[in-house]
Amino acid sequence: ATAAASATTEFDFKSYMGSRAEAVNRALDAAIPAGEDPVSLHEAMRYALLAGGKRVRPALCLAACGVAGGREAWALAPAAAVEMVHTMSLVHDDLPCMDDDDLRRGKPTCHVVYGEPIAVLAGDALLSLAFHHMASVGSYPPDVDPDKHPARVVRAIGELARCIGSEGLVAGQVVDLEMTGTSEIVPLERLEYIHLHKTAALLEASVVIGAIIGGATDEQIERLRKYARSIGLLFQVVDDILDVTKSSEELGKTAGKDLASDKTTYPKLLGLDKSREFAEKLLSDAKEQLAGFDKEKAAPLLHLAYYIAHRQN
Ligand code: GRG
Repeated sequence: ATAAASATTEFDFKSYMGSRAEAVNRALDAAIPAGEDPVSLHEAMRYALLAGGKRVRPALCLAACGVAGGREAWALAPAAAVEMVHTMSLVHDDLPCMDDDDLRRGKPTCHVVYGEPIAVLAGDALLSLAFHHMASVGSYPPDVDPDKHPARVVRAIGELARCIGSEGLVAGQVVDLEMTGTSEIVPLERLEYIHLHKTAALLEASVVIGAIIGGATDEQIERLRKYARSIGLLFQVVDDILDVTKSSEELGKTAGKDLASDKTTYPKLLGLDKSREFAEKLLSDAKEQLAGFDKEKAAPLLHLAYYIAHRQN
Protein backbone atom coordinates (compact mmCIF):
# COMPACT_ATOMS: atom_id res chain seq x y z
CA ALA A 1 0.00 0.00 0.00
CA THR A 2 2.91 2.37 0.79
CA ALA A 3 4.49 1.82 -2.63
CA ALA A 4 1.12 2.37 -4.28
CA ALA A 5 0.54 5.54 -2.27
CA SER A 6 3.94 7.07 -3.05
CA ALA A 7 3.65 6.18 -6.75
CA THR A 8 0.16 7.70 -6.82
CA THR A 9 1.60 11.10 -6.00
CA GLU A 10 3.65 10.95 -9.21
CA PHE A 11 0.88 9.66 -11.43
CA ASP A 12 -2.68 10.94 -11.44
CA PHE A 13 -4.51 7.69 -12.09
CA LYS A 14 -7.97 9.18 -11.68
CA SER A 15 -7.45 11.82 -14.32
CA TYR A 16 -5.72 9.29 -16.60
CA MET A 17 -8.74 6.98 -16.42
CA GLY A 18 -11.17 9.87 -16.72
CA SER A 19 -9.63 11.26 -19.89
CA ARG A 20 -9.28 7.82 -21.51
CA ALA A 21 -12.86 6.90 -20.67
CA GLU A 22 -14.00 10.17 -22.20
CA ALA A 23 -12.12 9.54 -25.44
CA VAL A 24 -13.43 5.98 -25.66
CA ASN A 25 -16.99 7.05 -24.86
CA ARG A 26 -16.82 9.60 -27.67
CA ALA A 27 -15.60 6.93 -30.09
CA LEU A 28 -18.34 4.52 -28.97
CA ASP A 29 -21.01 7.20 -29.26
CA ALA A 30 -19.86 8.02 -32.80
CA ALA A 31 -19.70 4.32 -33.74
CA ILE A 32 -23.46 3.75 -33.50
CA PRO A 33 -25.69 6.43 -34.95
CA ALA A 34 -28.78 7.18 -32.91
CA GLY A 35 -32.07 6.96 -34.75
CA GLU A 36 -30.75 4.92 -37.67
CA ASP A 37 -32.87 2.13 -39.13
CA PRO A 38 -33.56 -0.36 -37.53
CA VAL A 39 -34.05 1.98 -34.63
CA SER A 40 -34.74 -0.69 -31.98
CA LEU A 41 -31.47 -2.50 -32.76
CA HIS A 42 -29.32 0.61 -32.72
CA GLU A 43 -31.01 1.88 -29.59
CA ALA A 44 -30.37 -1.42 -27.81
CA MET A 45 -26.71 -1.38 -28.89
CA ARG A 46 -26.28 2.20 -27.66
CA TYR A 47 -28.16 1.44 -24.44
CA ALA A 48 -25.81 -1.42 -23.57
CA LEU A 49 -22.65 0.30 -24.70
CA LEU A 50 -23.19 3.75 -23.22
CA ALA A 51 -24.64 2.66 -19.88
CA GLY A 52 -21.47 3.33 -17.91
CA GLY A 53 -18.79 0.81 -17.06
CA LYS A 54 -15.28 1.45 -15.86
CA ARG A 55 -13.69 1.13 -19.33
CA VAL A 56 -10.81 -0.89 -17.89
CA ARG A 57 -10.23 -2.87 -21.11
CA PRO A 58 -9.95 0.17 -23.40
CA ALA A 59 -7.65 1.85 -20.87
CA LEU A 60 -5.42 -1.24 -20.88
CA CYS A 61 -5.37 -1.22 -24.68
CA LEU A 62 -4.39 2.45 -24.87
CA ALA A 63 -1.82 2.13 -22.07
CA ALA A 64 -0.21 -0.92 -23.71
CA CYS A 65 0.09 0.98 -26.99
CA GLY A 66 1.85 3.74 -25.08
CA VAL A 67 4.27 1.44 -23.26
CA ALA A 68 5.18 -0.16 -26.59
CA GLY A 69 6.24 3.25 -27.86
CA GLY A 70 3.14 4.07 -29.90
CA ARG A 71 0.79 7.01 -29.65
CA GLU A 72 -2.29 6.11 -27.65
CA ALA A 73 -4.48 7.60 -30.40
CA TRP A 74 -3.39 4.79 -32.73
CA ALA A 75 -5.18 2.33 -30.47
CA LEU A 76 -8.44 4.22 -30.06
CA ALA A 77 -10.43 2.12 -32.56
CA PRO A 78 -9.16 -1.19 -31.09
CA ALA A 79 -9.86 0.17 -27.59
CA ALA A 80 -13.46 0.86 -28.61
CA ALA A 81 -13.59 -2.61 -30.19
CA VAL A 82 -12.58 -4.46 -27.00
CA GLU A 83 -15.24 -2.55 -25.07
CA MET A 84 -17.83 -3.59 -27.67
CA VAL A 85 -16.84 -7.25 -27.21
CA HIS A 86 -16.95 -6.86 -23.42
CA THR A 87 -20.38 -5.21 -23.57
CA MET A 88 -21.86 -7.82 -25.90
CA SER A 89 -20.59 -10.57 -23.60
CA LEU A 90 -22.39 -8.86 -20.69
CA VAL A 91 -25.61 -8.56 -22.74
CA HIS A 92 -25.53 -12.27 -23.58
CA ASP A 93 -24.43 -13.23 -20.06
CA ASP A 94 -27.49 -11.48 -18.62
CA LEU A 95 -29.98 -13.30 -20.86
CA PRO A 96 -32.58 -15.60 -19.27
CA CYS A 97 -30.88 -18.64 -20.85
CA MET A 98 -27.59 -17.68 -19.15
CA ASP A 99 -27.41 -15.83 -15.81
CA ASP A 100 -30.88 -14.31 -16.10
CA ASP A 101 -30.02 -10.92 -14.58
CA ASP A 102 -32.31 -7.90 -14.45
CA LEU A 103 -29.71 -5.29 -13.57
CA ARG A 104 -26.39 -4.39 -15.16
CA ARG A 105 -24.26 -1.34 -14.45
CA GLY A 106 -27.08 -0.17 -12.19
CA LYS A 107 -29.71 -0.18 -14.95
CA PRO A 108 -32.26 -2.69 -16.25
CA THR A 109 -30.52 -5.21 -18.53
CA CYS A 110 -30.75 -4.95 -22.31
CA HIS A 111 -33.27 -7.81 -22.68
CA VAL A 112 -35.49 -6.36 -19.93
CA VAL A 113 -35.75 -3.09 -21.87
CA TYR A 114 -35.73 -4.30 -25.48
CA GLY A 115 -36.82 -7.94 -25.23
CA GLU A 116 -34.77 -11.09 -25.67
CA PRO A 117 -34.60 -11.29 -29.49
CA ILE A 118 -33.33 -7.73 -29.84
CA ALA A 119 -30.84 -8.22 -26.97
CA VAL A 120 -29.40 -11.32 -28.66
CA LEU A 121 -29.15 -9.50 -31.98
CA ALA A 122 -27.74 -6.31 -30.43
CA GLY A 123 -24.99 -8.49 -28.93
CA ASP A 124 -24.33 -10.10 -32.31
CA ALA A 125 -24.23 -6.72 -34.03
CA LEU A 126 -21.82 -5.33 -31.40
CA LEU A 127 -19.54 -8.31 -31.96
CA SER A 128 -19.34 -7.71 -35.69
CA LEU A 129 -19.04 -3.95 -35.22
CA ALA A 130 -16.01 -4.63 -33.03
CA PHE A 131 -14.26 -6.40 -35.91
CA HIS A 132 -15.31 -3.66 -38.31
CA HIS A 133 -13.55 -1.21 -36.00
CA MET A 134 -10.46 -3.38 -35.75
CA ALA A 135 -10.24 -3.54 -39.52
CA SER A 136 -10.69 0.18 -40.05
CA VAL A 137 -7.06 0.64 -41.07
CA GLY A 138 -7.90 3.82 -42.92
CA SER A 139 -9.11 5.50 -39.77
CA TYR A 140 -5.79 5.13 -37.95
CA PRO A 141 -3.82 8.37 -37.72
CA PRO A 142 -1.42 8.97 -40.61
CA ASP A 143 1.71 9.02 -38.46
CA VAL A 144 1.73 5.21 -38.32
CA ASP A 145 4.28 3.57 -40.59
CA PRO A 146 2.10 2.61 -43.59
CA ASP A 147 4.26 -0.44 -44.40
CA LYS A 148 4.10 -1.94 -40.95
CA HIS A 149 0.60 -1.02 -40.03
CA PRO A 150 -1.56 -3.51 -41.99
CA ALA A 151 0.47 -6.44 -40.62
CA ARG A 152 -0.08 -5.17 -37.09
CA VAL A 153 -3.79 -4.75 -37.68
CA VAL A 154 -4.18 -8.29 -39.06
CA ARG A 155 -2.27 -9.70 -36.08
CA ALA A 156 -4.41 -7.69 -33.67
CA ILE A 157 -7.61 -8.94 -35.31
CA GLY A 158 -6.41 -12.54 -34.89
CA GLU A 159 -5.70 -11.86 -31.23
CA LEU A 160 -9.21 -10.52 -30.64
CA ALA A 161 -10.86 -13.39 -32.52
CA ARG A 162 -8.95 -16.01 -30.51
CA CYS A 163 -9.85 -14.56 -27.11
CA ILE A 164 -13.59 -14.67 -27.82
CA GLY A 165 -14.42 -18.16 -29.06
CA SER A 166 -13.83 -21.72 -27.94
CA GLU A 167 -10.35 -20.78 -26.64
CA GLY A 168 -11.61 -17.77 -24.72
CA LEU A 169 -14.77 -16.12 -23.37
CA VAL A 170 -17.21 -18.63 -24.82
CA ALA A 171 -15.18 -21.56 -23.44
CA GLY A 172 -15.11 -19.93 -19.99
CA GLN A 173 -18.84 -19.34 -20.08
CA VAL A 174 -19.56 -22.95 -21.09
CA VAL A 175 -17.48 -24.39 -18.26
CA ASP A 176 -19.01 -21.89 -15.84
CA LEU A 177 -22.52 -22.91 -16.92
CA GLU A 178 -21.60 -26.58 -16.52
CA MET A 179 -20.46 -25.91 -12.96
CA THR A 180 -23.53 -23.87 -12.03
CA GLY A 181 -26.21 -25.73 -10.18
CA THR A 182 -23.98 -28.65 -9.20
CA SER A 183 -23.65 -28.99 -5.47
CA GLU A 184 -20.03 -30.10 -5.87
CA ILE A 185 -17.18 -27.77 -5.01
CA VAL A 186 -15.38 -26.74 -8.17
CA PRO A 187 -11.69 -27.78 -8.00
CA LEU A 188 -9.15 -24.91 -7.97
CA GLU A 189 -7.85 -25.87 -11.41
CA ARG A 190 -11.38 -25.62 -12.88
CA LEU A 191 -12.09 -22.32 -11.12
CA GLU A 192 -8.89 -20.94 -12.59
CA TYR A 193 -9.85 -22.20 -16.05
CA ILE A 194 -13.15 -20.31 -15.85
CA HIS A 195 -11.51 -17.06 -14.77
CA LEU A 196 -8.63 -17.30 -17.23
CA HIS A 197 -11.16 -17.70 -20.05
CA LYS A 198 -14.16 -15.62 -18.94
CA THR A 199 -12.23 -12.68 -17.53
CA ALA A 200 -8.49 -12.80 -18.21
CA ALA A 201 -8.72 -13.65 -21.93
CA LEU A 202 -10.26 -10.32 -22.98
CA LEU A 203 -8.07 -8.32 -20.58
CA GLU A 204 -5.08 -10.13 -22.12
CA ALA A 205 -6.25 -9.42 -25.66
CA SER A 206 -6.86 -5.76 -24.78
CA VAL A 207 -3.25 -5.39 -23.63
CA VAL A 208 -1.72 -7.46 -26.43
CA ILE A 209 -3.71 -5.66 -29.15
CA GLY A 210 -2.58 -2.28 -27.81
CA ALA A 211 1.01 -3.53 -27.68
CA ILE A 212 0.86 -4.86 -31.26
CA ILE A 213 -0.60 -1.62 -32.61
CA GLY A 214 2.01 0.35 -30.65
CA GLY A 215 4.83 -1.60 -32.31
CA ALA A 216 5.99 -3.83 -29.45
CA THR A 217 8.58 -6.53 -30.16
CA ASP A 218 7.54 -10.19 -29.77
CA GLU A 219 9.44 -10.37 -26.51
CA GLN A 220 7.67 -7.26 -25.18
CA ILE A 221 4.32 -8.64 -26.30
CA GLU A 222 4.92 -11.85 -24.35
CA ARG A 223 5.88 -9.92 -21.20
CA LEU A 224 2.77 -7.79 -21.50
CA ARG A 225 0.70 -10.91 -22.10
CA LYS A 226 1.98 -12.36 -18.81
CA TYR A 227 1.25 -9.05 -17.06
CA ALA A 228 -2.31 -9.16 -18.39
CA ARG A 229 -2.94 -12.78 -17.39
CA SER A 230 -1.84 -11.99 -13.85
CA ILE A 231 -4.10 -8.96 -13.56
CA GLY A 232 -6.93 -10.92 -15.21
CA LEU A 233 -6.82 -13.56 -12.52
CA LEU A 234 -6.21 -10.88 -9.89
CA PHE A 235 -9.42 -9.15 -11.01
CA GLN A 236 -11.39 -12.27 -10.16
CA VAL A 237 -9.60 -13.14 -6.91
CA VAL A 238 -10.22 -9.58 -5.67
CA ASP A 239 -13.85 -9.85 -6.76
CA ASP A 240 -14.22 -13.04 -4.70
CA ILE A 241 -12.52 -11.46 -1.66
CA LEU A 242 -14.74 -8.36 -1.89
CA ASP A 243 -17.79 -10.60 -2.11
CA VAL A 244 -16.91 -12.09 1.27
CA THR A 245 -15.67 -8.98 3.04
CA LYS A 246 -18.42 -6.67 1.77
CA SER A 247 -21.22 -9.03 2.66
CA SER A 248 -19.65 -9.70 6.09
CA GLU A 249 -19.68 -5.97 6.73
CA GLU A 250 -23.24 -5.66 5.53
CA LEU A 251 -24.43 -8.56 7.62
CA GLY A 252 -22.19 -7.77 10.57
CA LYS A 253 -21.09 -11.39 10.55
CA THR A 254 -17.72 -13.08 10.28
CA ALA A 255 -18.79 -15.24 7.33
CA GLY A 256 -20.34 -13.41 4.40
CA LYS A 257 -22.88 -14.51 1.85
CA ASP A 258 -20.21 -15.89 -0.42
CA LEU A 259 -19.01 -18.50 2.03
CA ALA A 260 -22.61 -19.57 2.48
CA SER A 261 -23.63 -19.55 -1.20
CA ASP A 262 -23.26 -22.34 -3.79
CA LYS A 263 -20.74 -20.44 -5.88
CA THR A 264 -17.18 -21.67 -5.62
CA THR A 265 -14.74 -18.84 -4.94
CA TYR A 266 -11.10 -18.45 -3.98
CA PRO A 267 -11.90 -17.68 -0.31
CA LYS A 268 -14.02 -20.81 -0.22
CA LEU A 269 -11.24 -23.00 -1.61
CA LEU A 270 -8.20 -21.32 -0.05
CA GLY A 271 -9.56 -19.31 2.89
CA LEU A 272 -9.45 -15.51 3.09
CA ASP A 273 -5.81 -15.13 4.16
CA LYS A 274 -4.44 -17.43 1.46
CA SER A 275 -6.65 -15.70 -1.12
CA ARG A 276 -5.18 -12.34 -0.10
CA GLU A 277 -1.67 -13.82 -0.34
CA PHE A 278 -2.50 -15.14 -3.81
CA ALA A 279 -3.74 -11.68 -4.84
CA GLU A 280 -0.49 -10.10 -3.61
CA LYS A 281 1.51 -12.71 -5.54
CA LEU A 282 -0.43 -11.98 -8.75
CA LEU A 283 0.15 -8.25 -8.30
CA SER A 284 3.87 -8.73 -7.81
CA ASP A 285 4.02 -11.08 -10.85
CA ALA A 286 2.30 -8.40 -12.93
CA LYS A 287 4.67 -5.69 -11.68
CA GLU A 288 7.67 -7.87 -12.45
CA GLN A 289 6.68 -8.06 -16.12
CA LEU A 290 6.70 -4.26 -16.35
CA ALA A 291 10.21 -3.93 -14.92
CA GLY A 292 12.00 -3.82 -18.28
CA PHE A 293 9.88 -1.00 -19.72
CA ASP A 294 10.40 2.74 -19.53
CA LYS A 295 9.13 3.70 -16.07
CA GLU A 296 7.15 6.72 -17.14
CA LYS A 297 5.51 4.96 -20.07
CA ALA A 298 4.70 1.93 -17.92
CA ALA A 299 3.06 4.03 -15.17
CA PRO A 300 -0.51 3.65 -16.51
CA LEU A 301 -0.22 -0.17 -16.66
CA LEU A 302 1.36 -0.25 -13.20
CA HIS A 303 -1.46 1.83 -11.76
CA LEU A 304 -4.10 -0.21 -13.53
CA ALA A 305 -2.65 -3.25 -11.73
CA TYR A 306 -2.77 -1.40 -8.38
CA TYR A 307 -6.31 -0.33 -9.12
CA ILE A 308 -7.44 -3.88 -9.87
CA ALA A 309 -5.67 -5.16 -6.74
CA HIS A 310 -6.89 -2.52 -4.31
CA ARG A 311 -10.34 -1.56 -5.57
CA GLN A 312 -13.09 -1.57 -2.99
CA ASN A 313 -16.03 -2.38 -5.25
C1 GRG B 1 -18.32 -13.34 -26.38
C2 GRG B 1 -19.46 -14.34 -28.43
C3 GRG B 1 -19.45 -14.11 -26.98
C4 GRG B 1 -20.47 -14.60 -26.24
C5 GRG B 1 -20.63 -14.37 -24.83
C6 GRG B 1 -21.79 -14.78 -22.11
C7 GRG B 1 -20.42 -15.04 -22.57
C8 GRG B 1 -20.23 -15.51 -23.97
C9 GRG B 1 -19.34 -14.85 -21.77
C10 GRG B 1 -19.45 -14.30 -20.42
C11 GRG B 1 -18.40 -13.29 -20.22
C12 GRG B 1 -18.51 -12.58 -18.90
C13 GRG B 1 -19.81 -12.03 -18.49
C14 GRG B 1 -17.39 -12.46 -18.17
C15 GRG B 1 -17.32 -11.70 -16.90
C16 GRG B 1 -16.44 -10.51 -17.17
C17 GRG B 1 -16.35 -9.52 -16.06
C18 GRG B 1 -15.23 -9.65 -15.11
C19 GRG B 1 -17.22 -8.51 -15.99
C20 GRG B 1 -17.13 -7.36 -15.10
O1 GRG B 1 -16.22 -6.47 -15.70
P1 GRG B 1 -16.05 -4.96 -15.23
O2 GRG B 1 -15.99 -4.92 -13.74
O3 GRG B 1 -17.45 -4.35 -15.70
O4 GRG B 1 -14.92 -4.35 -15.98
P2 GRG B 1 -17.81 -2.88 -16.20
O5 GRG B 1 -19.32 -2.78 -16.05
O6 GRG B 1 -17.09 -1.87 -15.33
O7 GRG B 1 -17.39 -2.78 -17.63
